[in-house]
Amino acid sequence: MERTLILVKPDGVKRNLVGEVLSRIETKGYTIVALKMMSADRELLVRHYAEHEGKPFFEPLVEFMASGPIVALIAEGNRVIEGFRKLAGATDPTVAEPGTIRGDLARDQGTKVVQNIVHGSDSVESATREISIFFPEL
Ligand code: D4T
Repeated sequence: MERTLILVKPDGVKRNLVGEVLSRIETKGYTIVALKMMSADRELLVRHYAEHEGKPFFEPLVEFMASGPIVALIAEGNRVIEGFRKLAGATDPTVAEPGTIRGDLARDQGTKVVQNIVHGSDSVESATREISIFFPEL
């Protein structure tokens, strides 16, 4: 059964949207198999976002992700990686389709980094890598 790493980012936690996000994952039919609230430190975030190192939004991204608690979870189900990315919507919340998490719950805040409520792994390889970063105990 496929697994994906999902994060509710600091903006989602601050805005009390954890329940809303979990509800959308569960209502869609995916199973949450691990879940924790945590603070991500710089070292963990640099590993997680290694592919973006050197890009102009990298430092603001790491700073934003370390700015408050996040919720990390593993969801399971057939094609959950693709399915959650559809649920999340486009990276840019301004153009994310209504009906998606980002389209319904986020907008452009004029910040250096896009604040878009959630992260979801984009491939089986990324999911395996990201799950081991956020859930090394599993
Ligand atoms: P994440 O990784 O958070 O699920 O988002 P996406 O998969 O949708 O987008 P991403 O990895 O390309 O970007 C990671 C993170 O950086 C922010 N970002 C991204 C940004 O502020 N400006 C940009 O131009 C891009 C591409 C948003 C998400």
